Amino acid sequence: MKKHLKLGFHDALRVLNSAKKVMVVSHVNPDGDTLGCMLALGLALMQKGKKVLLACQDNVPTRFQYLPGSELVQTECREKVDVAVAVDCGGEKQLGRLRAAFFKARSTVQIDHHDFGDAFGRYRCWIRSVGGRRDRVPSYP
Ligand SMILES: [Mn+2]
Repeated sequence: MKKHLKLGFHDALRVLNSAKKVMVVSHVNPDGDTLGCMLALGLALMQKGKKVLLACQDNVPTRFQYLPGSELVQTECREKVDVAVAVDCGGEKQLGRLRAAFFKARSTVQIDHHDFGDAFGRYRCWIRSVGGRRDRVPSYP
C-alpha cells in the first residue's frame, strides 16, 4: 500500500469515528463485493453506536438477501449525514441516483479495492486484494 493511501485510510477512520450519522453506499447493480463491504462496515458502525443508513440505487438481488443487514438497505436517501462512504465504486457514476445525497454529506469517503477508477471522495482508501479472490479486510478499531 502506498504511503498516501495508507494516510487516507487513517484519515477515513478518524472521520468515521467522529461522525454521528453515516451513509454507506453500494454501487448500482450491486454484487457481492459492494454489498459485503457495505453491510460489514455498516453493521460495525452501528455496533459503535452510529446512526447508519445503508443505501443502494437498486434492490438487493435475491441471492444476497441472506446477508445480515440486507433487509436494511434502502434505495434512496433524503437525510443529510455527517459522512457518506462509497464502497467498491470505481467512479461517482456508480452511485447512480444516490450521487446527490452522497455529495450532500459533510464529508465523503471512498473505499475500494480496484487499482483503476476515479477518485471522488474527500478521503480515499484502497484496500489491495491479496491471495487470489479473497480480499484482505481491514479491522475497524
Ligand atoms: Mn463490485
